Amino acid sequence: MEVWRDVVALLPAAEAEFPLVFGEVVDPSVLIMLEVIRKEFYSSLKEFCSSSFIEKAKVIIDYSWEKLNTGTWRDVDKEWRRVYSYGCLFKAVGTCQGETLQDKLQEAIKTCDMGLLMGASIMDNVLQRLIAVLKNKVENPGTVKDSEPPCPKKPKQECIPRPIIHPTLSIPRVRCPSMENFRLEFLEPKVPVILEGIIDHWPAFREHSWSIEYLRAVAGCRTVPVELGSRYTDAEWSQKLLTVNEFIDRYIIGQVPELKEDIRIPDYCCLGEGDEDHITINAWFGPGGTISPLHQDPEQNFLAQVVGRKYIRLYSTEETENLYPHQSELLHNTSQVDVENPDVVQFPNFIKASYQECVLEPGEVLFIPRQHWHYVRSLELSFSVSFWWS
Ligand SMILES: O=C(O)CCC(=O)C(=O)O
Repeated sequence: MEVWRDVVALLPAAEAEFPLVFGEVVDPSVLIMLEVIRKEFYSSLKEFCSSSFIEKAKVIIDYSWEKLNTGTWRDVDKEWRRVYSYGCLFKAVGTCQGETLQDKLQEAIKTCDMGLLMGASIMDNVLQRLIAVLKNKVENPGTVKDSEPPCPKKPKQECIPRPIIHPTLSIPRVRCPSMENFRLEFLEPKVPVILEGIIDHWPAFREHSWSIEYLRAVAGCRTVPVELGSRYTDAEWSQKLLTVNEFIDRYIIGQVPELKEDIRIPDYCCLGEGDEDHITINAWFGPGGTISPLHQDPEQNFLAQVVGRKYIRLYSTEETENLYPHQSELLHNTSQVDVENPDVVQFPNFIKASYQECVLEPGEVLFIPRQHWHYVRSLELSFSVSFWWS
């Protein structure tokens, strides 16, 4: 009852205040169905038939899911992602009705996470707010309830020897440059640099240092996309949706605001054109030996190292021809070359490409200028946060 009351309190008090406005791309029948579900919710708040309500929400989820999975992701209309989020919202709300057993709470959180991952923000980020309410009701969020056994794969070598960085190739380090210095010496001339001392104040280093136990406690029950495989260019590489607990148990992190509270957007991002809302923050969490193949991204990047160390190589855009990007549209930003073990017969010009390298240590931030090619290998269990900004 208490859960239900808190869930209802998150939603507008009256049907007329509950927004359901979509662009023309959304079929009128879908809007009618959503309006029916909304009506059902407000007309029977007390005697609510959750099973029929959930079934209707599932129809919305299934229908919009088809739209999300047709064609390429960038062509999916955002309105369908909003419809999907509404489906998830209604399904999660319906799941919280009646006696809310722990299993139902977990299921509702998973439904919200799916809406956050695949949908688009609705109603002032209501899915995130709903998760915050539900998570407080989950008993022992850090304990694991996992039906699948641990991954039988041999654990990756945990402490890989530190690579030798040639002094002539090493990326320079600078301690807290002024905004103007950073702009003139690095940002404008597109010069990579490792920034020291700029994230020492993050709670992730002070109040609660990020560890497996901490992750379990704040995010154990959250569903996140996990990349399975050493590198995304391998044929056997795949992505799977798992809870953080499942991931930690079987194989050893974005949408977990508790972790976001432990980090800060670097001040230097204000030198960009977009505002804070346009900064994309990604968390990279994985075992030693995880590789991000050589690739380039369309935005400026601050890669902040929180836990563990990473070996990183950078190539400027002038070297693109020597890096043999994949021909396919999907992977044209990724090199075909295995950087640390190149096939010099197939890719003879690769060794001509000049590069810079470093071992990024916890507390350091690497500035990767827009479109600079980067290759990353974690040397041990590692947690980094990247800030993509323009
Ligand atoms: O840390 C990694 O493995 C990859 C980081 C990356 O590619 C990025 O921040 O763009």
